[in-house]
Amino acid sequence: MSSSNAEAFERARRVIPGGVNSPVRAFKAVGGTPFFVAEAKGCELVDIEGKPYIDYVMSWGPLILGHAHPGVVAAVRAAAERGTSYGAPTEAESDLAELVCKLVPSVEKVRFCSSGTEATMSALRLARAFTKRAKLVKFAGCYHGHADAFLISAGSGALTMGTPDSPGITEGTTRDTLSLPFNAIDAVREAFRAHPREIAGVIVEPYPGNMGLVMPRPGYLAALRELTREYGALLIFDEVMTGFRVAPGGAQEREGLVPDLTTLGKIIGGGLPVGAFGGRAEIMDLLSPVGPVYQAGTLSGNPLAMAAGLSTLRALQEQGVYAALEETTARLVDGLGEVFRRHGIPHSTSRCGSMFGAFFAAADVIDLESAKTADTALYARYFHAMLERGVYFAPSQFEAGFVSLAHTSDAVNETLAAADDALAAIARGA
Ligand code: KE4
Repeated sequence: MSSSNAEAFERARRVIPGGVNSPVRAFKAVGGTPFFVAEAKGCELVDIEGKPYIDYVMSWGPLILGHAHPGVVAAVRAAAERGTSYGAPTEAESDLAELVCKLVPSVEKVRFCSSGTEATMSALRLARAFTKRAKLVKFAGCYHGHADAFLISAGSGALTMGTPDSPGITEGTTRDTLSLPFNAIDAVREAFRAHPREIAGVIVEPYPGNMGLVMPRPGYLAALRELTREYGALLIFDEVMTGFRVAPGGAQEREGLVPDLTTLGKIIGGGLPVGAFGGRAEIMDLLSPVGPVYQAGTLSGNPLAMAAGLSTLRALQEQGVYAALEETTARLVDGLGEVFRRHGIPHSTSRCGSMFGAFFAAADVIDLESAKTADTALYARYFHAMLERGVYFAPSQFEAGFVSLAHTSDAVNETLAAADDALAAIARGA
């Protein structure tokens, strides 16, 4: 093992592009050298130099119970001793599928895969097959994984083609994706008027967590439901981040809305690779082997991942769990807001369940454009000052934070004290 994070990063970059297997981990948005993790337990990560951090990234959402939760570890260990993969059906898949159908209002049937990207990619194919239409509407600042159709930024309006976020995406793909501003229902109405019978689906993170946390305006999601129903397009709630996070039944439970398809991930795998997509049986039964829509995966429904997901979702059924998560998150976020105010820093904070966001922006953040007014240079200094004080927030202003059942009141107090000290040091120019 390398003797320092710098040495480990140098070594990794020789054999892995950027030294990481997912770009955000490289700290490019905040600068500096990423730490390499040696182990984690509860709300704490320890890097290979032995430095501990209170973790508010929590693997970007899956670890709502905390790191190395004893029940999850025991379930995975027991599953592994019976074999790690079969490529054949197991009852654990039915156990988890039945639990998902019970918890998520819109899901009558669900198919498991191995990532959120696979889930959204498959849901889009299903929507196109069900409606026999090609176009997709998504929203700038929402992230749905890295399948081509979703890596398209906003065009100048609903009538013009978007632009790819990445090379390697064809014009044909770009033509079929309309990227609109979030929280602007008129833009969606205009898109449907311009393409009344061409839009297969509208995909939305109901509570976007990939531009920082940006909450929908009252009535916005209901209006999306109405418009999609009026024009015969499917409403796809991408709940990979909000599923089982903001409520047992996700954002759709809080909103009292029923999307046509829902994508899930992160918590459903309890830290192991699981994605899922589900919805009305009449749509889901279009999937092979019942229907003609092909979708597959060697490790889909993997027994270890099912064991971790089941153990996690069952633990979340305990009485009072969501209230406890909400209470810890409120103390943290309200406390941070108080610290920012005390230091005269323009900011806005938001929280829902145990996910939260904080922008160093004076404006109200309602979409990607207003999110981009945030002071990212200050955020980078704050990020590193907190890291030095043993607190790990997302290495980008445009990400959400996550609290777990393992975040103790001491950890929150330590975090608030560190934030106060960090901002005082920044004010002194340290
Ligand atoms: P994955 O393919 O990364 O499992 O899921 C993609 C995805 C889909 N939908 C939503 C709402 C998501 O938040 C994600 C993934 N979220 C990012 C966090 N910004 C994962 C972190 C990363 O890319 O390394």
